[in-house]
Amino acid sequence: MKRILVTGALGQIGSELVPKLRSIYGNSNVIATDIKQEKQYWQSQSGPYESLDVSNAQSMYNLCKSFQVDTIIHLAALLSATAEKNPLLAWNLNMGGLVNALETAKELKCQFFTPSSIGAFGPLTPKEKTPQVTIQRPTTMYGVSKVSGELLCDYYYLKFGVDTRGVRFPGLISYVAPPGGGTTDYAVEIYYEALQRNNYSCYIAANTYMDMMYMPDALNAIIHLMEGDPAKLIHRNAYNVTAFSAQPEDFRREIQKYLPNFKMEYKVDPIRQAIAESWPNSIDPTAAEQEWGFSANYNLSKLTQDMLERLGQKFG
Ligand code: AKB
Repeated sequence: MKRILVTGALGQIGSELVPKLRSIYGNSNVIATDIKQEKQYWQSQSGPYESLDVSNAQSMYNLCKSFQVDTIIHLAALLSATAEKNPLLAWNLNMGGLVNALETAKELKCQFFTPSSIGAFGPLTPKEKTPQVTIQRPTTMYGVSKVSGELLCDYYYLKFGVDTRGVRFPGLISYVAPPGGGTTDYAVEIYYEALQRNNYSCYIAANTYMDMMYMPDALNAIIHLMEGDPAKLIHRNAYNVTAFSAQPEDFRREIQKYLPNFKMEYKVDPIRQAIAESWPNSIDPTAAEQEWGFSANYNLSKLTQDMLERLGQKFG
């Protein structure tokens, strides 16, 4: 049975990944950590929670050792738009946290997962069906930290034999915890606003395509990759994964099938628009499909139906 430590557990992915991992590996075998002091909330979720600042290498090591962890899932990071506002903080947190987590994994011989992103690509990358191995010259600090992270994970595997694995996530859409500070966040906000106000002001231009994925598919991707046969993992760090490519207008049309009076206007934010334009329109997940059986269950229409239903229940 695995003993897993998750950093950034209160974020968009962690909030759903921790309960899912606990349902598979047992409550006491999954230690949720985050910089926030929210022990009470997490204890009510019947599993261990510890506050952890990932920039503190010694605390991370001590926690992993005392819980006899054999797997680290490192999620703590700043997202693209926030990182652009404070690039030095983003570099220090994203890279400092990652290297501390990798060092701990090396010392304690842990399996290791951390997500990369479509943000690891840049304007020189082929825009359509972006291949697994291609030009990566991102122009954002988030992207710079993600490419560096991919390389660092490769290095720890090749040099020290750490079993590092990772995916390049597209925009992730979920109804449990909101994302914070990403470029693709519009694809989550739009559902909340549609249900609460019947109106959404979108900061990304109408015809800008980016890859997206529903959270259940993202969680399955992490679990399948971590359970995957190591002998088959050629591109072990940072597999392209995606469910569909969409523009804001596609979301509007899908939502209007359920809420015909829903209105959408555009107030483009130049910073986030520039980030979006530097990313691919669509990426090619063939390597993930072939090497560990990646597949996504939710397309835009299935996702929209589920999001509106779940959020509708939440808002009563
Ligand atoms: C962001 O928009 O920053 C993230 C991502 C695609 O990595 N959702």
